[in-house]
Amino acid sequence: MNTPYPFQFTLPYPDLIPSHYDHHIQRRLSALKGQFFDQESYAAMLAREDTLLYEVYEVSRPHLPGELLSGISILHPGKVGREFFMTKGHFHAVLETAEIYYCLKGEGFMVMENPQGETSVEPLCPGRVLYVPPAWAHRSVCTSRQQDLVTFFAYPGNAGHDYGTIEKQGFAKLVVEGESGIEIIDNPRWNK
Ligand code: PAN
Ligand code: ZN
Repeated sequence: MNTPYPFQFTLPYPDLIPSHYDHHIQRRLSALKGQFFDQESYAAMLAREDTLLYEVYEVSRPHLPGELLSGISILHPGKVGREFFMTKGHFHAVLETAEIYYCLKGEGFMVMENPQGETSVEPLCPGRVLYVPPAWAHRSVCTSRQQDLVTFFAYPGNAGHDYGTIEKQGFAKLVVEGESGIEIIDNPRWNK
């Protein structure tokens, strides 16, 4: 991993799993305790099975400011009640660090907010590049009915992750299936 030399990897279709990676992280329903607004549906679903929500293939580098960590995030389709499957979401531990996402497959949104309480929900579809500015928490949401949402990401090696803030307060906006399609609504349980 600690090579001082340039290196390459490929993202082979159709699965887009990097030809080289250092970590494969799997996050299941139990890892998102308290995040889905319909807690009854969450508990019922979890009682049936601890469903796999998403996977991350990470190409690691030393955790230094001059380095870039990159990889692929694969978010599976599904819903808890009316709310689409989503990542835990986080601020970066070094708040002033940005991130680039490039969507390769599927449909969805990036839900974002900053410590000033500003929010932004940006659509993701193949070919779209999304810039997450420094200090914006980010969570991806898969709204495809059958397809995974697959994104490539890259962020500074020293960024780190602060999951605790979002675990406590949630995100201000939710992405749900409404009467007439996908809706972005205020989170009734948002407790900033
Ligand atoms: C991404 C995310 C990835 C999984 O690599 O870590 O999409 O989301 P959670 O980390 O919120 O579970 C990233 O934003 N890294 O900083
Ligand atoms: Zn991030």
